[in-house]
Amino acid sequence: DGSELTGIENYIRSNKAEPDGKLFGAAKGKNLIVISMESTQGFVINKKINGKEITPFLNDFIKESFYFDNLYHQTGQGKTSDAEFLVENSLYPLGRGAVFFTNPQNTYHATPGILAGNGYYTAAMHANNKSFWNRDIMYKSMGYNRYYHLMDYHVTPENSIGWGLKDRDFFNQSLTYINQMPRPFYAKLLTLTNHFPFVLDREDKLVDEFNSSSKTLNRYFPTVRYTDEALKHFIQGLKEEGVYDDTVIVLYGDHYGISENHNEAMEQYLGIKITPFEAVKLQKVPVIIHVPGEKGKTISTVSGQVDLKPTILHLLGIETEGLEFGNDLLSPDKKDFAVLRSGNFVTRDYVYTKGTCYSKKTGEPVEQKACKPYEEKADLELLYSDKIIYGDLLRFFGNKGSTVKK
Ligand code: GP9
Ligand code: MN
Repeated sequence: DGSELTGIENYIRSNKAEPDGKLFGAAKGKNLIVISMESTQGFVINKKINGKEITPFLNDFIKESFYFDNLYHQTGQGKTSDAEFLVENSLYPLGRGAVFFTNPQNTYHATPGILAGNGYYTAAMHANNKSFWNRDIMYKSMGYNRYYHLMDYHVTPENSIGWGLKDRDFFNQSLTYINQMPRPFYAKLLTLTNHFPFVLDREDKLVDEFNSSSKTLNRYFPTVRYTDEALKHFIQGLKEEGVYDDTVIVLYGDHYGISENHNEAMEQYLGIKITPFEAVKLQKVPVIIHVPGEKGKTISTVSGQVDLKPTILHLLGIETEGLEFGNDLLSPDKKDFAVLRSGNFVTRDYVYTKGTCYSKKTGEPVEQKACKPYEEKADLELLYSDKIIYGDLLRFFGNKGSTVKK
């Protein structure tokens, strides 16, 4: 039965941050576009390669948006799909396997279902095979009205590279579909070009490769730059079509692109030694939320992908239901905390990794007991989230959530 839920609900309630009075509902009734930026890590923002910005568009867009520069990915083996799961459910993914494969038939109270229940048309858009990551099944459980997948896109050898359709073409074709959607709509778009092994046609390379022993890291810069350019054109397109001013736009990096196997080359690029402490800090991903009519602001509270669902719903003026592990990033009460799926965690003052507590100020190990209070919180959240997923506990929770029939 649902009795296990009571303890979890109590835990969540006692850790809730109240939404900001002015920003709650600041984007009521607006469309929502969420873009998952493949393998985009935070370290590329406002950085250069051979004198050229890697993300000139994002660097500008940040200035007129809420920008979260201290937000960590919390994905596990489910990679992109784990990020989707975190962002739309405010639950953690699993420690082993991908929840999209292990528990696709659960009851979820995901953002698409909640928005569908509030009169939104909800669509996921991604130019890959529909069953990749089991998305076709999972998207139904999460409340999507429509999944625009590979068969909905015009894909040719000329407009493809690496994993498939180039982002520039993906955005162009998606814009045509977006124009036809009923209003208000929620569209989630997943990019693909900046995926390992980071290959690009010569004419699409707008910055140099890096020069190190890691061909992977070397190639990463031009593909990040390519997607940045594709995003610029997409936003331009939204403006030309008159969609931009009526739409909240959320961009997030899904997970790391450069694994620890490339630390030596990363050290060369960053000019620092990558200790276990620095390796955790490299798990930051950029998150940008553009709200029409709101001024730009950089917010540096320690946070994670799990915090996006309450943030987005509150901006749209929709109350959260009470079983979200994340907190509203725009709340003045949001605490500095992010637990990664590995159990590593970050607080305002400390980073905990591989059994060692590090001071953020010095980057040096400190006594364990400094991290101790957060260690319990970190373990408890992951444990509770796992319980909800393995026990399909949202079956017993309220009667809101997804209104889309399976
Ligand atoms: C494929 C895309 C990339 O559809 O989601 O997958 P990833 O390997 O990053 O999870
Ligand atoms: Mn990915």
